[in-house]
Amino acid sequence: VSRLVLVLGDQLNAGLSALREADRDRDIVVMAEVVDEASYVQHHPKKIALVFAAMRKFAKGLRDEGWTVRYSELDDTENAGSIVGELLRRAEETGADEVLATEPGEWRLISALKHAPLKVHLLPDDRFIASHEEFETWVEGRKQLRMEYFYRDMRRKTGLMMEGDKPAGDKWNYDHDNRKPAPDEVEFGGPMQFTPDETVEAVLDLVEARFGSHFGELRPFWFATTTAQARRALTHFVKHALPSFGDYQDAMLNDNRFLYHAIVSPYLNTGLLTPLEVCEAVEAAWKAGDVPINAAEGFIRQVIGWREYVRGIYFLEGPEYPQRNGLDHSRDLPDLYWGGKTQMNCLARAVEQTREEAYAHHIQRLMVTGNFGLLAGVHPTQMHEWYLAVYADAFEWVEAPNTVGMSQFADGGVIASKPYVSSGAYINRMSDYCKNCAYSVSKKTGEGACPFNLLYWHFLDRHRDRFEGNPRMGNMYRTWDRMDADRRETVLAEAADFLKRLDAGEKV
Ligand code: DLZ
Ligand code: SF4
Repeated sequence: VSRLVLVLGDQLNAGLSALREADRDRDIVVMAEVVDEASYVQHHPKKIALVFAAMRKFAKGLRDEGWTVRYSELDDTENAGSIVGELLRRAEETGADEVLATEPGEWRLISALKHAPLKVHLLPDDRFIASHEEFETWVEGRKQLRMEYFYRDMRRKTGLMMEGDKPAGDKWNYDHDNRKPAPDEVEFGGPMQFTPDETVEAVLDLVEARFGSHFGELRPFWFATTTAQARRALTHFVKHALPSFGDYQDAMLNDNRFLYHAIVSPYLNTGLLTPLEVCEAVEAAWKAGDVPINAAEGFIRQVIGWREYVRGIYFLEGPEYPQRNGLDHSRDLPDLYWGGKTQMNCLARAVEQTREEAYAHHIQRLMVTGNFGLLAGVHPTQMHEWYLAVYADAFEWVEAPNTVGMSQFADGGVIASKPYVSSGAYINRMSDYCKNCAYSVSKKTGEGACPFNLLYWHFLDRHRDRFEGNPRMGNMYRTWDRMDADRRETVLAEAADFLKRLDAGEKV
C-alpha cells in the first residue's frame, strides 16, 4: 500500500527528508492550504501569499518529476481546514495508513502530528546544518550558551571560509568592521523583484478575499516563489549588495528600506533555498575577490551561526518557551504596532515598512520595535505573536527565540546576557530617523524629549533588582545614580506620563 508524504508550506525543498525517504512510484505527496495554518496568528497577507504560491509551484514541480500529489487549495469544498484533518481525509481516500513527515518547525504541529490517529514517521529536518543531537551535545556541560563558540563549530563542520583548521584571515569574527552608521547614498537598487504570473495572481485574489482584513498590504507582491527565482535573487544580492552588506548591516535610512540587505530569509525559511547553497554562493564571491571578508563572514555567521543557534535553543527549551515572561511585563501591545498613528518617526517608519513589505531588517526589529516594546514593558507573548504574524520570514522556531529571548529578555537570560535596550542615541547614530522626527533625540526631559530617552531610565529603574549586579550593566546604573535626585524624579515622572498616554490610546 502507499504511504502519505506530508510537505508543509515551509518545507518546499526537493531534498526534503520525507521526500528522500519516500517511494515516488508508490507513495502519495499531500500538500494542503488550510485555514488553521493561515490564521492561528493573523499572518501578513504577503506571507500567506508567498507560502501558498510557492506551495502550488512546488507541487507542480513534484508532479513534473513523476510524483503523485494530492494538493488541497484553500477553497476546495472538501478541505478539512487543518493539516491533520487533511491527512485523515487523504488517508481515507487512498487507503494509506502511514505518513512520512519531516519534523515541523513548531511544537504545536509536531504535537498535532504525534497525536493524530495515524502512524506518523517524523524524520529529522536535515536542511539544517546542526541536528538536535549535535546541538544538545554542544550544550552539555556549558554554563553559558555563547553563539560565537557554536558558530566556530559550524564553520569547522561546513569548512566555510576555513583554511585548514584555521578561520580565513586568522580571525573568526569581523563584526568590529560591521557597525558603520547609515551611508549618505545607497548604490544598491534593492532586492530582485518578480512580476506575479498567473499562479501568483490567482493566489493573490484568494488571499485578498479570505485574509484581506489582516494587517499588511498584499500588493504589490514581488517575492520569488520558486527555487529558480530565489536563486536569481540571491545572485543579484551577492553581485550588487554583498560587498557593502557588512559595513552597513546595522544602518537604517528613512527613505531606503533594504539598504544592502539580501531579503533571502523568506526563501530560506520556506525551503526554496538551503543555508548551504546560500553560504557557498557568498563564500565563492569572497574567494573570487569580489567581496570583502567582513561582509562574507558577517553574512555566513548569520546563517550557519545565529540561525542554527536559535533553532537549537527553540528545540532545547521546549514548547512553553514562547510563553515565557521573565521580566513580568504586562502592557498590551500598543496600537501603533498595527499602524496606529505615532509621532515617533523610527517606529512609524519601521511599522509602515512592515505593513507594506512584510519585511524589516534585524536592527529595525531589535532596536526599534523590539527595543520600544521592552522599554515600555509590553507583554512578550503579544510581542511574539506580532512578529510571528507580520514578517514573511517568521516561523516559530526562528522567530520565538529572536523575540522572546534576544529582543524581549523574557527567557530568563538563556540567549542574551543583558537586555537589548537603548536610548534614542543609538537610533540616531545608526539612522537618519531622528532628523525627521517630531521629538528631539538630544532632549532628555521636557517638551519634545525623545520617549526612548525617558523609557530607558524607567526600564533600568524598575528592574534594578534584576540587573544592578550584571557586570555589563553596572556602568548604566552608576550613570543613573550620579544624576541628581530631582532630575531622576523628573525622568521617571515623564516616562510614567508617557506610558499613561500610550495606554490611553493617545497619539504619542
Ligand atoms: C505559514 C503557513 C501558512 C500561512 N499556511 C500554510 C498552509 O496552508 N499549509 C501548510 O502546510 N503550511 C502553511 N504554513 C506553514 C506552517 O504554518 C508551518 O509549517 C508551521 O508553522 C511549522 O513551521
Ligand atoms: Fe525615534 Fe526618538 Fe529618534 Fe524620534 S527622536 S526617531 S522617537 S529615537
